Amino acid sequence: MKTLGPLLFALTFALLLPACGPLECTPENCSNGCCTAENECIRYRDDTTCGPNGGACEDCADGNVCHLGTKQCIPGVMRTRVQPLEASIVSFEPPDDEEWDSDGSPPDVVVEMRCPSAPELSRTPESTSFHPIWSTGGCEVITSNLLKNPLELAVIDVDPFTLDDTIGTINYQVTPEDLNLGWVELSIPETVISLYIDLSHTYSEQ
Ligand SMILES: [Ca+2]
Ligand SMILES: [Ca+2]
Repeated sequence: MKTLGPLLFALTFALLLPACGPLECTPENCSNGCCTAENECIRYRDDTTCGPNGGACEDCADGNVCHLGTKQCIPGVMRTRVQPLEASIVSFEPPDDEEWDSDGSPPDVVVEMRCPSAPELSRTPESTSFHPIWSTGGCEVITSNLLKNPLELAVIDVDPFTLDDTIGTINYQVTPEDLNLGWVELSIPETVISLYIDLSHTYSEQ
């Protein structure tokens, strides 16, 4: 009788498992992710869940990072360049629907960013348009910092003779999904319809 308890427990467990256990994670049902030991399919890799499509996820060792291209742990440091590329600004300034500039010309748009652990504010050049574009003036930071603290962004209309108009501000916490996609699209209620930010990664030994 002594063994009946554990036996019953094992039997019950064996009967319950197929009913409530997780589905098995396989290369077939996880072709765009890696499988954890808990049979979870992880599509957006990070340093703690890194592995090839359809393969097993692994936790990268200290001093290693997950290369988001090859999806393998490699020794070294990962950095991400955060670069605003384009935006779409509403035609009139709320709440009174005034012109952004008194002569009716489009706003002269600059994006200022405080990036986690970056020593100074980054700032794009002016782009005079309701659909401004930029290719410089971003920041480059160690990627792990980007996942710990939010980006602080301000979209500004530069005005030469008066105080600049703040078009909008937003704090945004970058996610592993954003890093895997390589971009993020933000919006700021009432003024910035969209703000597209490129996230490109580099890997180096230190
Ligand atoms: Ca203005
Ligand atoms: Ca202006």
